[in-house]
Amino acid sequence: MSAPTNRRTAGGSPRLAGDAPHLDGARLLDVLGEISRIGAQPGAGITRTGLGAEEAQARAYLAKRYRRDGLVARTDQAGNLIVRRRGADPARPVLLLGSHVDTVVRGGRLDGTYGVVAACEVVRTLARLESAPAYEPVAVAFSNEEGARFPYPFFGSLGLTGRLDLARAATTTDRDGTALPDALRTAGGDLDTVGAAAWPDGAIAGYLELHIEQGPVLADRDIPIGVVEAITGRTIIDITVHGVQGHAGTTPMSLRRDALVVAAQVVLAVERLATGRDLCAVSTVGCLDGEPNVTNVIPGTVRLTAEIRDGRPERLRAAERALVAELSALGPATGTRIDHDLRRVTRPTRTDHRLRAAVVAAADDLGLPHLEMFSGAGHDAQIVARSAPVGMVFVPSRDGVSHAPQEHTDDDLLVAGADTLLNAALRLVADRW
Ligand code: HGY
Ligand code: MN
Ligand code: MN
Repeated sequence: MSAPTNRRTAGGSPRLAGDAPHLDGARLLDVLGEISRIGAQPGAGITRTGLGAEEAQARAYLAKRYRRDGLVARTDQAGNLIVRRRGADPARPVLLLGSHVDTVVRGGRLDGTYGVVAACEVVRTLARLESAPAYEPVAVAFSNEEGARFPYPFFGSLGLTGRLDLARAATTTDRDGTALPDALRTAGGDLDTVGAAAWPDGAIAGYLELHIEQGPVLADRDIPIGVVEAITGRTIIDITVHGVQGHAGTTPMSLRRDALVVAAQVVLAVERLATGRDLCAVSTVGCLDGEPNVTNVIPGTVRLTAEIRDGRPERLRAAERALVAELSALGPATGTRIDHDLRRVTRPTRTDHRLRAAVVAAADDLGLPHLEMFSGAGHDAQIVARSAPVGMVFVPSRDGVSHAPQEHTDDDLLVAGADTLLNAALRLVADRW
């Protein structure tokens, strides 16, 4: 077990009480440890971006490991890994458990991957415990949830639920110009036949995702289990500022149309949406690229992304409108042209009360304190929610840190979360909703 770095309830580790079944915690931690090597860079966390070689390697590792345990593992045309029990009735509606194994650039080892490994362990455990459940437990590792390299986040869950925009997928590239369809093919999928990855209506009876919280709420309150009530909505606005490239020594300040100076004003305008103006919960410019990016040249073009999030759709819309209005005014005022492309990535999403109840009952059976809470991070569960009832379980994140190499949750809390997933799944596959 790792050093006790998460703060705790009095009396030490979360207690596991009663007769509730447990999964093999040592195995869970072992698989997590092994998969964490894939894409790891010394001192720089893990870079295992979606639809890349490392994500494929992580899938291959899991497939091999769980085939050894007698499970069936395959990658679909959208690059999702699906792990199920051998010989299960293919017509049985599925209780889908999972998350993603791709990471952001220099990310942590738990975001997504923890939920996938726990899901695989639950399916492995249920292969022994359940002979003929009402719902078939199946684990999934969705591809490219983050969209860190190919800016098409939730690619895998959109593929599995039949909601991919094929035209957009066909024209998506990474920053080096590699086309998404080519990367997908290398990763074992195929955009031409990606429709075959879509599950028919009714095939998913419910979806349950275990994840680290990625924020400070549970750690601050020493509570081991979060029961997610709702998940934030998110809009991304791709912005390009077209100025005029020129000589940094000879062009008088009064004659410049410096794209980076204007982009700086956009950055502050985005920040103000959530701070001074309180129009949305959070707003971020996470990506900014200038051209030609040379010391003695006035920048001619700058591309940046604005990302805004809120739990209420009307606030998200108000923040979108406010930013678009600012961009429309800023171009003429600065002699630049500002283009934008607005994408509503996810809408605010509520979880299903029956799946929440199953998680609460599971945590109670295990003697684990729990808290109903909001998720400020986005999750594949939001995409699946358009097709089936969804639930989410959180465990604490040390200091609330995620999307960073320092991301950490103590081993005993990781095992407690996976046990909660197991016990909730046991209730659900037995149709105790
Ligand atoms: O960005 C998010 O909220 C998620 O981690 N993909
Ligand atoms: Mn993430
Ligand atoms: Mn995640």
